[in-house]
Amino acid sequence: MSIVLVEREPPVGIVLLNRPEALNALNDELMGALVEALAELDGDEAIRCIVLGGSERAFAAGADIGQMAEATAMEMYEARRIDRWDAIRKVRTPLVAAVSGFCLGGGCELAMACDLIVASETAQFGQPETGLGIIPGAGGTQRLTRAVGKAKAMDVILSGRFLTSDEAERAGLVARVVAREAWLEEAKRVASAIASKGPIAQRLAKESVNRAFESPLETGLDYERKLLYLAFASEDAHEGLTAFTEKRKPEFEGR
Ligand code: DAK
Repeated sequence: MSIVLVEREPPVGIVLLNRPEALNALNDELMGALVEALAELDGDEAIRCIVLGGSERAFAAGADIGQMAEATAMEMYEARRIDRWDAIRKVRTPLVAAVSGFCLGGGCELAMACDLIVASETAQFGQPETGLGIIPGAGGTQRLTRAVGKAKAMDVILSGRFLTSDEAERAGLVARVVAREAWLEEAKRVASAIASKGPIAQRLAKESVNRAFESPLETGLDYERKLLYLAFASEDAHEGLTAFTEKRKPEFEGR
């Protein structure tokens, strides 16, 4: 059985982590296969939104602790593991994390690297790394703090406590909480809605929202305006605007 399951239901692509015996702990093999699957779907014109999920019991319980326990700092550095996380960050197609069960450490960082999180009422979010004597290493201290603010981020990271999906939603980490059995179907439904809009506009919008975390307001507004002009230059913009005036559904070609 493959360590990553890929399903194509154009315009939606689905990638499921499949290492259930270790609660989808992110070892090198799993991360490699994940990055490869995402790159392939990202390059596929027929795919306009990607759902990334795990299983009902666990989205992912973190980086593989056994693998880390054996590695030296220099081996970790040489292995360029962070490159894989950068590759995920650079996926241009909107990414919806479908989270059920444990979403911890690197698993929580992976969900946060997606564009939005749809979570089952069973989901538990945490960054328990300090309990292992390390700290989050794939964006946990940065993305969690930006998502939920300093007070909650400090609480989660320093105390190691898990957030329920309701608390995570209230805090701004999770976009939608759904019933236990609906975690994947709801995420696919959200992805279909995303995939029905102009694909170039979606990618530019994603880029622009992400820019909000990295720049002062003035710079961000300027960036947004430039991306809007770029969107205007697309055939999709012409189609979308004309379709509205002609009272018909737009047919976006991604051009
Ligand atoms: N790694 C390896 N195996 C894991 C694992 C993990 N993170 N989490 C669970 N497993 C394995 C367990 O060892 C167990 O295997 P067997 O004993 O059956 O062989 C199996 O999954 C089922 O787990 P449990 O028996 O423990 O199940 P429970 O329901 O009792 O408990 C749990 C579930 C999620 C509360 C517990 O398994 C747990 O505490 N897991 C560890 C959670 C954790 O501390 N996660 C943070 C890991 S540190 C980096 C980027 C990122 C990172 C590091 C570097 N670079 C870019 C360099 C990230 C670091 C982390 O995520």
